[in-house]
Order: sequence, then C-alpha cells, then structure tokens
Amino acid sequence: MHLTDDPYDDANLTDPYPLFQRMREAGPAVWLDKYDVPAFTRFAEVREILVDHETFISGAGVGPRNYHHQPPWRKPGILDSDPPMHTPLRNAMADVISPRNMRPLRTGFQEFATPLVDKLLDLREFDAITDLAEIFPIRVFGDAVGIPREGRAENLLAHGAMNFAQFGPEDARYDAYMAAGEHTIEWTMQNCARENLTPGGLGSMIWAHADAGAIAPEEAAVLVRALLSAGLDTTVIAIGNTLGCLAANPGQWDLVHATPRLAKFAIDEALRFESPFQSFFRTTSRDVEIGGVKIPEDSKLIVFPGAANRDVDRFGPDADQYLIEREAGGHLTFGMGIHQCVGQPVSRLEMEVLFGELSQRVRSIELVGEPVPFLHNTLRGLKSLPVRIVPA
Ligand code: OVM
Repeated sequence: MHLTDDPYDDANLTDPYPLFQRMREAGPAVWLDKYDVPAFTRFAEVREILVDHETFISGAGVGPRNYHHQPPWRKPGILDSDPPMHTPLRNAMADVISPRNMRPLRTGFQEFATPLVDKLLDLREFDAITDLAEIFPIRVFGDAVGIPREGRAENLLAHGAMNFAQFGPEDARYDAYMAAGEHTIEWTMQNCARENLTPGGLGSMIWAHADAGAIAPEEAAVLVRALLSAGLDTTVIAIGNTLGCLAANPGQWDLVHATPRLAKFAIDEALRFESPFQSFFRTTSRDVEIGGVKIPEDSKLIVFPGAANRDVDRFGPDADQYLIEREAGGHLTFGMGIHQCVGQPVSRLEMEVLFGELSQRVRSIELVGEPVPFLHNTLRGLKSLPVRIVPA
C-alpha cells in the first residue's frame, strides 16, 4: 500500500493520530512514497521489528542515514550499535542505572520537588512546560549525572533536540534543530570528561567502568554523552505530556488526587497515549519479509511506536482515550528488546517523585490557554501549557 502523506509535515506532527490510524488500517506495512521507505505502525510488527535486533539492526544508524554508505553525524554509541560492540556499553549503563543506584537519588529529587510545588502553589497560574516540566529534570537529572548547574538550561535541551533530529528526515526542520544545537556540543562534551564530573554521580560511575577495563575511555565519554542527550528532553516532554493529559482530563486527575498511588499509572498511560518518542529507523541485515512486504538487505525502514501505542488490536477500542486505569504497561514508548531504554528507572523515579508531590497537594489542574505543540520530527511534546492549579 503506497501513501503520499508526509508524517513529518507540520499538520501531521501537530496531530499525527488521524494519519497513524489510516496507516494502521492500510496494512501491516505501508510504503511512504515521499521517503521511499516502508513504515510500520501496528503494535505487532513494531514489536516484532524491535525484538529482532539481528535482522533489524541499529549499527547503520537509527535515522534515514545509512552508515554503510554515508558517514555518521558523530561517533556512534550505545544507540547506534549492534552486538558485540553494543553489549559492554549496555552492561555498563545498566549497572550504573541499577535499582541499587536509584534509591539514593530519591531524596535529592524530593528535596527539589517540595519547594518547587510550594512555589507553583503560590503562583497558581503558570506555564506547566517552562515553569515545571523543564525546571525539574534540568535540576535533578543534572545533579544525578554530576554536571555543573551553570549552563544546563542554555545547553541541554537544545542539545537533545539536535541529537533527536538525527532520527528523522534531514529536512528544513532538521536543519533548524541542528543549527540551534551547534553551540551546545562543546559544553556537553566538556562535561562528559572524567575530570569535570562530580564524584559519586552517574557520569562518574560510567567512568569507573572504563577504569575497570570493561569499556574504553572514549566509550565512557560517549556513554555520558548518551545519558545527557537522551535522558533530559525525553523526561521533560514526558512530564509535560502527562500534565497536558491530566489538565485535559480532569476526571483522571480526580482519580490521582483521591488515590496518589495511581500517579504511576497516570504517567504510564501518558507515556502510551502521547509517546515522547514517536518514530525512528532500523536497517535490514538480510532479505526479509514482514507484514507482507519483501525488504531487501541493507534497506531502511521506519517504526512508529507513537502509532503502535494507539493500536486498537492491542489496547482496545478506547485506545484513543487517556484512561489511567487501563493496562498501559505494554506500550512501546521505551522500545523493546536489547535497545529498550536503559535509563527509564531514572526517568520514572523523577516522574514518580514529582507527580507524587503534586497528587497530594494539588486539588485540580485547569487549562487556562491553548497548549502550544513542540514540533520535532522525532519527539512529541508541548512548548507551552498554560495552567491554573488549585491547592488541596
Ligand atoms: C544517544 C542516545 C543514546 C541512547 C538513547 C537515545 C533514545 C540517544 O547517544 O544520542 O535516544
């Protein structure tokens, strides 16, 4: 089935779901003529592709650029590699972001969440993106990794947006994020160096694996870079999207407020419903047939977790509704298989602490203006979310 639609144009990025539905209904695989590449939007095939990392490789890049024929934008790392290169990188990162290392972080996260919510309750009306969703991870995640406080706000979000632009087409929007992020590369790489990372932080723990000989020093720097470029924008957007969902669905906030342990489910359902991470590419390592299409070796294909998460065959006829009491746990927002997000315990801890605090102290969250979408080829989030909160 051929489609001439462009999932990356302004209208479809603003509201991708009608197109995603047409793509899912058109078949298990659709051919996007504009990009000359097969695309997968159904839950079953997206999952199948992600778990079969031997057929659908990452080592040729997870954007449209095929590293077998074009140079990578920068030194490949944990994201754009396959075993055996990927394995020690993944093991080091998994060891650093282990439950044992998460527990001590909770206190610092909570110590920042309490006064932040005090301040927001004083303000009553504020922008939930710039005054909350961005502020919290920039502080607590930056501290957890162990980078200087100064320079974070100016560098990290623009760096992430540039990085994630690599996972989509190299169009005018891509050029804009590349240009806007260029000035952040030096600051970011500087803070990946061992001597600039706070002892005891996650960044420094990555370097300990280089000291132990498990990974090379250059690999340690690239792993810290991965942490900084993958861990921040995604969490900011996830917090913003969760707030957006809850502001638009006051009945769902009532449930969270009445039963704060439901905050976890409100977060997971928001991750499913508005995936911060919408799409990326894989490359075939052999001739393969999937979803009724034959794909030759060394071809690119696009997967859309953001569409798979709305598949009625997996999530039921109400997949297009934000319902925190559903079983959202199987969503593909963090991927699946050997590349499944290794950082999710940090991101989830940040969100659980923040929404735990909000759920107890905030009676309601009301929209007081039109949310403004953040248009990006890979990420889906909000640039502005004007809200009013009422204290409990
Ligand atoms: C990177 C990177 C690493 C892991 C994940 C990711 C989800 C990006 O090195 O840029 O995005």
